[in-house]
Parts: sequence; structure tokens; C-alpha cells
Amino acid sequence: MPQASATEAERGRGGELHQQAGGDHPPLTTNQGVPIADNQNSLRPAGMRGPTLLEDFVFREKMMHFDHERIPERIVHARGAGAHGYFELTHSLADYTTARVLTEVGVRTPVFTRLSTVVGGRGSIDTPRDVRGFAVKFYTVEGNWDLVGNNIPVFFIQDAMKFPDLVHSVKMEPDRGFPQATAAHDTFWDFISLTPESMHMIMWAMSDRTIPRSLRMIEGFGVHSFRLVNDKGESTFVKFHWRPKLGMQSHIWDEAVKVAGADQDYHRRDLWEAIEAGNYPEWELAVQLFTQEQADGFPFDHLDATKLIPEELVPLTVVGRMVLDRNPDNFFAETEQVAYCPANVVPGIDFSNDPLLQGRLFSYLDTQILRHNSPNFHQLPINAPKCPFANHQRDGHMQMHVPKGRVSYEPSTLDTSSPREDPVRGFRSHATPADQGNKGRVRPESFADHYSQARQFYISQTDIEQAHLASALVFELSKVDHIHIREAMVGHLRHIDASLAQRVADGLGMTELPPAPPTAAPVRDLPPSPALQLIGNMKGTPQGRSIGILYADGSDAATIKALCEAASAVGAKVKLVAPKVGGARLSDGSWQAAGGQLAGTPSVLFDAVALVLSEEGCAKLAGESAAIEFVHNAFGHLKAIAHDDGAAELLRIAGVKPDAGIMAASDAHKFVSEAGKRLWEREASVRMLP
Ligand code: HDE
Repeated sequence: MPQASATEAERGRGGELHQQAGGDHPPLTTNQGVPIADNQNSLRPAGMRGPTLLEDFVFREKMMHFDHERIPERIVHARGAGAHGYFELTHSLADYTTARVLTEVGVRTPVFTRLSTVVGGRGSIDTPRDVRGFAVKFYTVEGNWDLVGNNIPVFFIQDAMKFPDLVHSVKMEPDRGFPQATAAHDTFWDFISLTPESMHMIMWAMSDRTIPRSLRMIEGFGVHSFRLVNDKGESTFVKFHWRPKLGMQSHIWDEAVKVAGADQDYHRRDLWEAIEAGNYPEWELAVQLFTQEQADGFPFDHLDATKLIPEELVPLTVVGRMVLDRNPDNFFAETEQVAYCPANVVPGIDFSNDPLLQGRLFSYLDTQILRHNSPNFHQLPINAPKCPFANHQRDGHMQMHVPKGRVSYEPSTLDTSSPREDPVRGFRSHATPADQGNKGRVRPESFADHYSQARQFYISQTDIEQAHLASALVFELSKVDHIHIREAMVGHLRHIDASLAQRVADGLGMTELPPAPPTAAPVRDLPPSPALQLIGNMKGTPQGRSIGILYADGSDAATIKALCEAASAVGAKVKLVAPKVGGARLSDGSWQAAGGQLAGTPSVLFDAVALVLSEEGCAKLAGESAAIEFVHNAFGHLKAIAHDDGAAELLRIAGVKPDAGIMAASDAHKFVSEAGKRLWEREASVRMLP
């Protein structure tokens, strides 16, 4: 008999026995634990060519599960990458809060962090111009604390009531289903042009912060004011900031567009590879602490999420660090199923009255119930607290726990071990005095100034950043067909900065400046805040950067070796790129395998490139557009380029002109030290910016 069934299986597989990889395989089973004999063929009547039988429970279970594999994607922040890690407190905030995660120095609290784009769907690209989500779940000993922030410290709107409108305007247009993952279309700018409160955020969104080079190189902000509450019940306001250890860095716009074509998973791959290689991304957590009295003296309302508190006004105190040191085991189970909620706070942390935050406190729980189709999503491993938790909630879809006993209520006398409230350690809301005014749908007067901080942001930027910002506005508005929307936007810009309005108007080919709209409050001249710059906050370190070396048959082996060693000494990664992925034979006769094939590994994937070519190798590549573009784009994207004599012809064809960023490949140390920088002074010679 055993002989007969083996023959049957063989026959069913078209006579071929499947070769399985070696190892000690556990039996494949159904979800009921029944071992499966044949995972290749569905069940048919004798004769083998008849219809599939409904009886085939193995097939039906497998297919049904597959049909249900997708859950609704997040309405915003659908595309993201996550990682595990820890938060370590370095400076106690015990004077301000009872939260143990912020008072116990040296303790490592596990975290799961998800970094995301906002606008695009789950399958969209990683590098659109977009805000990045920065969500951290701290599994503290007192319950989960979620700090659900963005890489921009302000937001588009002041009141949660407007969020669905904002998101509808920026998502793909509902009739045509495009454009995907971009704000550059009529409906977004129509909404924005009618929403002056968004102007400050627009300055940030059009800056290079929204085209980051790497998720490891973005800042994070809690955006809203929160409260810290100490053991005396006293409250202090707090703003949370994450600052990347590698410093910030962004793409050039043209580069971001090209990266999207070369690798649409660029950011998630970069994060994954850095963690796999042991180069763990790290951020400092810093806080701005201020009292109600200080807040009363600010020239803006800190409860308005379109405003930030300049660091010059309230300095940052670094209190800890977050290290991401473990990739998820399973993207769906962890990154997709993780459910953040700004309402998840622990004793000692509380909310402010920011009306945007107040709306978020409702929205996230609601959204998770839709996504997970069950109120028990908190039981999923990625969402469950790592401290004990117990209450009298019961039942519901996908209940994973098996609560015992007859008591599912409180108070009770029947079960002495059932959970009870804890007046000492339990969460208490801060006793904030409530305004006793009339009920109404109102905006406070203190929210009326929409332009002063937008102006402050713009004037705080370097010349290059201002040019990029103007260029981004020209690009976005040039995708808007309705002239009146372009004009309305330029009208707003006149309140922010006259020269910016003029640059954008010129860039759009307007013959005269459109009128500026009336303002609800006078626009003030606030002092520049250099902390708002990106370039000023770049560290320029080659650590964590990626270097591409283009080589071919006959390339000098010693030069390649020296470049690789110099790069590894400063913590930079090297990829060798050759015309064929198998590799090429070097000058010393050795065979060097490539990490990437030239046509599929353009220079946009690197921070700096080296060209190590023999004259013959170069002559062959001179007729290859991928090689010419490799060099041309590296030059246009302001990157350091090292080359040996053999590569000279390729530089010439690619239009490279000598400058401080073009150097000899023999000077490996100088070259790798430039890998984290951009040659800003080159830009005027390669690009017409408005
Ligand atoms: Fe969100 N936001 N948001 N948001 N948000 C969501 O929740 C919402 C806002 C942020 O990696 C949704 O689970 C409202 C500000 C991040 O899973 C949803 C308002 C900030 C993430 C939602 C805002 C954020 C979300 C969609 C205005 C920065 C991704 C899926 C009142 C401080 C978290 C989900 C992750 C996700 C609602 C505004 C950050 C629909 C109503 C401001 C990082 O609940």
C-alpha cells in the first residue's frame, strides 16, 4: 500500500517528484492541524480530468484564507516600514512626570517604530514629496505609550473637523483614480488655497524635508503640546522631538523622482539593510518643557498645531535615545497590524486642549476597529502591552483570551482575584480648569495669525533651501490646471515673503502678481530661527552612507580595494557596479563579482560615486547611456565623484566640469569623507532654479 500511494502522488505531479530543500521539515497541516499529503493538486474524481470536488477542504481552506489575506489599508500612512528597538532614558524627568518610562534612567523600554509616507497607497513609492509619519509604540511597564508624530513639527489644519477634507483633497482624485502619492494636483491646491491656516505647513512641505534621503535621517515631532504630570499633580507642557544621530539629509528633487523609478522600495530597503548590517538607526529624544505662564507670554497659541515653539524661545533638553536594532519577523503581522493611537498614554502623561489632538483621540481607535474588524486588535502580539493587563471586557470577533470564572463585572464579591481599580497607580487626568464659556463651533482669536511663522520659516532657510522651496512650489503649481488656484496660492505667498511670491510667479510665467487675500491678523516679523534649517542640521558624516564604484574589465584592483577599505573605515557601505552582474576581470587578473548591474543600479542609489576604469573599459562604456547617466546624474545631484585617469573620457561625455567635488580616486580617504555631503556651490551650474 505505501508503495501504491507514492506512485499515485508521483502521477498526480505529472510524474515528477518535487525536490524539497534539505532539513527537518515539520509536516504541512491544515489550520485544524490535519497533515496534508498533497499540496500540489486539488481533489478530482477518478479519471483526473473531471471538475474539482466541493469536498476538497484542504483546497477550500487554503483559498479562503488567501482571499481574505488583505485588510483595509490605512486611509493615510498606508505605506510604511517598521522596526523593533528600545528607548533608553538618559535624563530623568521625575520633577515633571510620574511616567516611569521618563523617570528611570538607564532602563530600556522596548519599542516598535513605524515610519511612513502619508498620501500614497500601500503599494506606492517610497520617495514622493510627502510628510513622513514617525510613530513609536513604547511598551512601558505601566502600559503602552504611543507617540504618533510626523517629521514636520506643525500640521496643515487647526481643527480635526477639517481632516477628512484635507485628506480627500490630497488623495488621488475620486473620479479618475489618480494621481497617486502626490499633492501636485488641482484638488489639493484648491483646498490649500482656501485654507490660509495651512501656509506654515506648506512652507515645510515644500522644503527638502519632505524628500528625505533615508528614514534614518529624518527628525520626528509629536507636533501637539502634551502634558507631563508629576506626583504632586502639577502639570508642565511638553513638545517631543526626535533627532537622528546621522543628522538630517534629503534628496535633490530630480534625484527623488529618479530613485522612485530605480527602486520604489528605496527607503524600506535602506532601513532594513542598515539594521541587518548592524548599523542601527538611532535618534535622540528631546523635550521642550514650558509652563502655562510661559505659554501665556508666547506670541502665538501653543494649542494651535499650525505653530511651533522656536528652540530659541524654549530650548531642547535631550532625555534619551531610541535605537532600532531588529527587523520585523513578519511584515504583515507586525508592520501592517501595528495599531497606533495618540490616546494611548500612561500615568504621568496627559493631553492638551489642542483641537487637532482632541479629534485624533477619537479617530485612531475607530480606524483600528475597521482595519482589524474586531475590538480585540490589542491582543495581537505587536499591539499587546508587555506588562500584565486585565479588565472585564469580553467576547467580540477574534477573542484570543480564555477568561475564566463567572465574574465579568466590577464591583463584585464573588471573585476575590478579579481586577479592581487602583487609585494610587491608576491613570488620572490632570485637573485642568475647564473654560465655562458658551458652547459653540468656534476658533479662538489666538489661532488667527496664519502667516507670521510661515514667514519666519522661509527667512530662516539658507539661500539654497529657499531656492529649492520656490522650485517645489513652481513644480507643484505647474501641475495645477486651474489658473485661479495658482493665482490664489501666489496671493498667499505675498504675505509670507514678497521675493518668494515673485520667484514663484516668475517660475509659473505669470505676467503680474495676483492680489494678496485679506488677513485675519497682522503678519509679524519674527526673528530667523536657524534651528529650522535642514542644511544647518546636516552632519555631513559619511557614516551610514552608500558609495557606488563603477568598474569594468581591466579596472585597477588596488584602487578598488583602497576605496572599499576607506569606506568601511568610516562606516560607509560600498556597492560595486559593473556592466554585468557576474562581475569583471580586474587589472591584476582577479575576478571581481559585482553587487549591481549598471543598467539596474543607477547612481541615484548612492551618496557618492567612484569611477575606476581602464581606458579600454571606459571606451566601451562611453557608448552606454546607463554609464553616461550614472556620471551625469551624480554630477547633477551634487555628489562627490572620484575617478582615475582611465575614466576621464566618460566624465567628459557626461558633461562633468572640474570642481571641489571631483577628485582623484587615489585619494580614497578624502573621497569617502565627502560621501555625506552635497556640493551646493555646484548647483547653479547644473540647474535653473527660480
Ligand atoms: Fe494621523 N491618522 N490623523 N496624524 N497619523 C492615522 O490611523 C488622523 C495627524 C499619524 O504608522 C490613521 O492607524 C486625524 C497628525 C501617523 O500606523 C487615522 C488627524 C499627525 C500615522 C489618522 C490626524 C499624525 C497616522 C490612519 C487630524 C502627526 C500612521 C491609519 C485630527 C502628529 C501610524 C491609522 C502608523 C495615521 C487620523 C493628523 C500622524 C485615520 C483625524 C497631526 C504617523 O486614524
